[in-house]
Amino acid sequence: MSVKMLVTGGAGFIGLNFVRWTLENRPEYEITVLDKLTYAANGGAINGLKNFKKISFIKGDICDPNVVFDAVENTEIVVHFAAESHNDNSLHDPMPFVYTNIVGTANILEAVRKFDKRLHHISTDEVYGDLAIDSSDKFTPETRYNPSSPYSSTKAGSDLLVKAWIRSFGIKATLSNCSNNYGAYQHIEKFIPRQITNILCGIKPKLYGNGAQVRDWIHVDDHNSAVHAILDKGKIGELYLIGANGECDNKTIVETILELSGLPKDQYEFVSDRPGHDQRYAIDSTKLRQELGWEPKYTDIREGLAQTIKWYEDNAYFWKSEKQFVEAKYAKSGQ
Ligand code: NAD
Ligand code: TDX
Repeated sequence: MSVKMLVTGGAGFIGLNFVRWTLENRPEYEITVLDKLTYAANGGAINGLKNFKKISFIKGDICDPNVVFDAVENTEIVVHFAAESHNDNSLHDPMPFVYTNIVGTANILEAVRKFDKRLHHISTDEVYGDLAIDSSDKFTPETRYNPSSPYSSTKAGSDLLVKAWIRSFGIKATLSNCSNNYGAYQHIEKFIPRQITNILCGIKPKLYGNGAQVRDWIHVDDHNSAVHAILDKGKIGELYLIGANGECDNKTIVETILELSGLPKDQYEFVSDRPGHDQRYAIDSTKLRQELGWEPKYTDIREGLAQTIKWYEDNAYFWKSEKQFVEAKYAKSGQ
């Protein structure tokens, strides 16, 4: 018998990979994607999944309670990926982040409360703020929330709403906070695909500030296998941190991409820094590993980057038409 799963934001980078992975590996799920199809979505790729019979699509906004209530009533599980997700955009225009990430999540919570459905809320390690570059500290589920940007503060707000609905109303929810993802179908405004496609277009990779900031990279398929581990075995009411010990500074990532692309390692340039730039993220995923037995599959960032470079080379249709627009927008901020 099928289990009905509603995936919000299932046309975006991680959601789309989640939907594909689930259709390929977990045939017991019948998926409905609810997505507004913003600039970040891949509507075409969702269409391409229609040969899997167990998928349907609703174009709709999670800020609209009618859309959300109808969709949630007709499902058993909700996996909530939908969000405005790019820090740089949140610094130019924060209000869409407030509406989608906070109001949209509140609508999802009210709907799962009314219809008594299971929810998994997808969040980010950025809710904890940043760590010192030269420390060996890591975020744990006990770390205090201390977000820096409009993006991360609205994600923190959405987490706090989920926690309050768990405690006050006893909704059946879990949360996960993951580190930086990379892989196929990531929008080219984000760091790794921006640099890969810059190189493919003969543009120099751009490093913000001094390039020393550290991110804890995880392959998107590992993020999604962890979400499935939580859906299968996670304890209701709990928060899990997802990370694959992939710490690397931005300069080293750019140098590796250049090298893998057959270019000299110094063919990049420094550009204006991001205001309020978080310095370092690092995840301690002991709880997820010990309690749920999860392990990442991609442990070599170099191999993961090589695979991702090949994907962008082979799938120029996905990004070519947008490249000029994205770069023109960055150029306006000196980035
Ligand atoms: P994305 O920007 O690529 O995709 C977001 C999707 O949500 C898009 O398809 C968009 O159309 C949809 N969406 C946006 N506003 C909507 C609305 N109002 N109603 C319905 N749909 C809407 O984002 P992503 O990188 O795939 O991130 C997905 C989730 O994972 C987010 O919640 C994000 O905070 C979280 N996350 C991302 C990362 C990362 O590295 N990308 C890391 C940790 C957590
Ligand atoms: O051109 C660039 N040059 C550069 O040096 C860009 C686009 C980014 N950067 C730096 C900024 C960050 O230190 O690279 C790092 C990664 O930047 P982003 O890809 O914008 O990611 P980040 O801000 O770390 O947030 C990402 O991970 C956590 C996702 O976008 C979030 O949705 C997620 O929550």
